[in-house]
Amino acid sequence: MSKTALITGATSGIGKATAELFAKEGFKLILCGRRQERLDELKEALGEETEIFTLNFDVRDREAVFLAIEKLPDDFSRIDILINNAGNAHGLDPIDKGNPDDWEAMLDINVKGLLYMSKAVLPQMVERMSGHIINIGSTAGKEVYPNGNVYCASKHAVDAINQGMRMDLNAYGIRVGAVNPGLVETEFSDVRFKGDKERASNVYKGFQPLKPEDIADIIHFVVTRPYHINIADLIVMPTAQASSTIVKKNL
Ligand code: NDP
Ligand code: 8X3
Repeated sequence: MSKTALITGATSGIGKATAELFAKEGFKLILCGRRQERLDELKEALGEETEIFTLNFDVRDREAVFLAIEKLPDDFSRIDILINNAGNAHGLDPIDKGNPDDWEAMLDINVKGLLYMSKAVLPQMVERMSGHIINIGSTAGKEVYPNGNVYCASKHAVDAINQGMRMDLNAYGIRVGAVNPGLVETEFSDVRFKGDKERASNVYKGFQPLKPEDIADIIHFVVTRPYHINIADLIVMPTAQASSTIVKKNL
């Protein structure tokens, strides 16, 4: 029986690349995001390879999250793998100049959204005593960088939640692990810089960043290990990157 994976943030970047790879590999997919036209395109594009169900909700909306999971059709109601990927950065400002709306968005999406999703999906995993949760953290969750303050705090929270979940769910045999990427060229910087495309593309100039497909490949590796193996915490950077602040240009 093919496994069912639920991917949040499937409409772009890492989540989309993961959906594409997982479809090719025959996973049944529940794909989530807020942009309906992109969900429709994904369903159309991947529907020939596997069974797809799409869900449109904002991970910040607690009721919508629980309702979406509760109302899944029977065919999709068993979730074997939850990929908590939806997330973003808003702004890159020193703390005294930061916008509290940006802070709230990052904490609500990256931290509270991930918690709501997990809480909504966990009861069935606990009951079955099996399941796999992959939390997409970041190198920003391991190391703070200048002006990254609240984004880094949100990803440090993901790191802590990943460790805590693993401890609390150990008794149920549920695998919990994080994949923590460095610089990946997606819509991430477009969102961070609020549509300033030039500023966004400058982030990835002069070196070879990771592609979303590179992370998808790693997530696929993580979920296809035999069940006694849990990749608990994985950091992946472009070769050009040594830390959040050290990136070798022209590599
Ligand atoms: P993208 O901006 O390309 O994708 C973000 C995805 O999250 C989109 O599908 C978006 O869909 C979804 N999303 C955003 N906000 C919400 C929301 N409120 N409710 C529901 N869905 C939402 O970025 P990435 O692919 O780069 O980011 C994916 C994850 O990877 C994030 O958690 C990010 O922090 C993390 N990451 C990214 C790195 C990078 O360098 N790119 C490095 C390390 C970690 P929609 O707008 O349709 O809702
Ligand atoms: C995304 C990577 O370095 O832009 O989490 O914060 S970084």
